[in-house]
Amino acid sequence: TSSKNVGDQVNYEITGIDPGAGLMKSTEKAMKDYGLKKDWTLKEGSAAAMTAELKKAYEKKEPIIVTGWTPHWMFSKYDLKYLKDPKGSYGKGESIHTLTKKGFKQENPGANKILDHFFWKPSDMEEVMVDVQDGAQPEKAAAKWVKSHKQEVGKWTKGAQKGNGKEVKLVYVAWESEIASTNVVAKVLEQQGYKVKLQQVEAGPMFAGVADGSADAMVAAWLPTTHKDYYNKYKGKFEDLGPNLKGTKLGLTVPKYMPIDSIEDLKK
Ligand code: PBE
Repeated sequence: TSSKNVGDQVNYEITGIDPGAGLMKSTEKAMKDYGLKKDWTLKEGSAAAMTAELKKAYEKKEPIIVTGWTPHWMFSKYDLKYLKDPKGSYGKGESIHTLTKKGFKQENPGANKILDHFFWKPSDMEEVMVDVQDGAQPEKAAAKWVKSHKQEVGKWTKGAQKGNGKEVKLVYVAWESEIASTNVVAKVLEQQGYKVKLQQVEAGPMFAGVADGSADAMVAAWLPTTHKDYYNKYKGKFEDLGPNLKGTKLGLTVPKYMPIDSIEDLKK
């Protein structure tokens, strides 16, 4: 394979995820920035399909280029590297923010307080993600994390009134990172007496739901770059409770056995 260039080896294809993901927009931008639009295609699918293809290729030591992000279990399961992005198409490290619908603080001050206090580290999120990847039900993995991190959870719930059956509707997208965070927050709210409804949607409807009030909250806004378009579209129609995690990363990701290091290497 070494006689062929990387593009030929992977059919000039980058394995993407769901079309609504900010990562797909950033990748389109990267393809433009690095002059790859003419030869390369970005394949749409889902986060789960992407990791399935990565697994298949990795096990055979075949070349593959995927759209990746951190926190993600794939970096602990496989030896991977981000391709360098000297033009900065993917932006810098980001934070993940919690958003609620307008008026949620008045309507449900206890749940709002817990959501406002919710903050954890990339390694925490990864712990839950790895468990899910290893076959645990997201709910179970979340419960396990909550049980073994009483101190952190205690900070989130401190001073918050109990739910007494009050309903909280959370929307999320089936990205592994967001499956983890949303289930953990749901578990904590449930333990405080709230009745939590989880609704899995696409990225656009997730933001729209919080903006039009059909959902109470989401913990999945990647800012300032990845979800900039959604954020600006609905600005003023939601409350931004600030970061629940700091230090994410996005970019083109390849197995370490591939002989390329930079997005620039994809240009033939
Ligand atoms: N992600 C995971 C999402 C945000 C969370 C990086 C795949 C996205 O690109 O929109």
